Amino acid sequence: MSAAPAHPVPLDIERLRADFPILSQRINGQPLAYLDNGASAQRPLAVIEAERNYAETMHANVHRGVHTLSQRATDAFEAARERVRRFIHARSTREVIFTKGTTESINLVAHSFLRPRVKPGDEILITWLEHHANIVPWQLACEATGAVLKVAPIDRNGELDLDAFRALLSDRTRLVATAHVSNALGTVLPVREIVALAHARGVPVLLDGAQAIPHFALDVQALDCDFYAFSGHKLYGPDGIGVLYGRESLLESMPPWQGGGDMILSVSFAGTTYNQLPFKFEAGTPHMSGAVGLAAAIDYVDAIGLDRIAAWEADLLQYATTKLAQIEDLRIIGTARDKASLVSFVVAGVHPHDIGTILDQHGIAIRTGHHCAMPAIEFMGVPATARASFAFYNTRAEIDRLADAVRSARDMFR
Ligand code: C6P
Repeated sequence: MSAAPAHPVPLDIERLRADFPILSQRINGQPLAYLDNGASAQRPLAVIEAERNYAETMHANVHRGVHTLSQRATDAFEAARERVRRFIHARSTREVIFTKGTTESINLVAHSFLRPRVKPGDEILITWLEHHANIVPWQLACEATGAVLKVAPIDRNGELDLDAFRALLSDRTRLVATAHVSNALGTVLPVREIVALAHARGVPVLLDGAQAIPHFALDVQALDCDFYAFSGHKLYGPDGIGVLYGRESLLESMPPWQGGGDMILSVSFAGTTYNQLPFKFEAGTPHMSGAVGLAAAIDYVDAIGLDRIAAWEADLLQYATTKLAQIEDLRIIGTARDKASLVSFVVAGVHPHDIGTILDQHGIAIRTGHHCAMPAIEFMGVPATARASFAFYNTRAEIDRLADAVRSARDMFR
């Protein structure tokens, strides 16, 4: 294997990689090349230690106790909320709801925002490249209410047909819900245009930011979206914690979606009054250590700088695209002009699952299958793809190993 050319973006990658203990492992006798970051990114020591410190020094239930530990836990939990607010530039912590992740955030909007507002024949507009988490909650809402799900088409490159999207916006559209970045194809959607077109017709917009949040700086005010959903585990943070950003005026107008402790001000059998934002949407004991870990992940990412991360990853994407395109019989699935840091591909004559299994023998972790985006993958005319998704801790040398291992997989099946 020839040495990869030096990366043009100045990141001290060896020092950064040392922050991620899991990356120094050998898998099947080979150094791990973790290229499955789109499914879940790895955690730096700073996150692991923040969660551990929480457990060792401050764990108790939040918002409930007068004792010192409960106050410490509450302070840490609410400080984490404020950290998220600053990271995404929300106006207020009342707009930051902690959830289990992107999936739960979208379901919350489907239940609390959409269902009470729609009548039979009203429409929800999504796109063809959505993750199932941004399809099925709307299908369930449609089944329950008689609303209709409209789907804006994509083209063969995996780009949204913006004219068709515009044409599908109608007087009956009650919500637009689209990905910010496609997890299956890597397409970065034109979210500013989407928001502008929808708002011009008075339609609110939810953005599924699961695949965007680790790659670009987010300013929900500049973007002017109404809801933004993301997961901690794709942002180098813990699993089981995520965020729903919601515009305060909309959140205020929405009923709670789950009942229980913490989301109430008073309960009697005559009636219950609900707590203020954001607690109205956080029934039950939340994932407190997860929130603390997420705040540590945000600190970590901010210390590197999302601009530098984006530049590093843009180079990785370009390098991987060039390297993989040189492989005979390999076809890249998803060739949008604006892509985030992942490459989906197929190799003629080799099932993606076989590619994934062979790569694993080389110590390389990728994802294979339909990536929970079956309509998008089927539209591209393939049953499944192999997907390499990059984080800032990946290197050109790992991409060289990926390309070499894909070549050997192809050769095995020739
Ligand atoms: N995509 C992937 O390998 P959760 O599971 O709630 O953290 O995220 C769901 C989700 C929603 N939208 C998009 C665009 C996503 O990519 C994901 C998660 C992973 O692509 C696991 S299926």
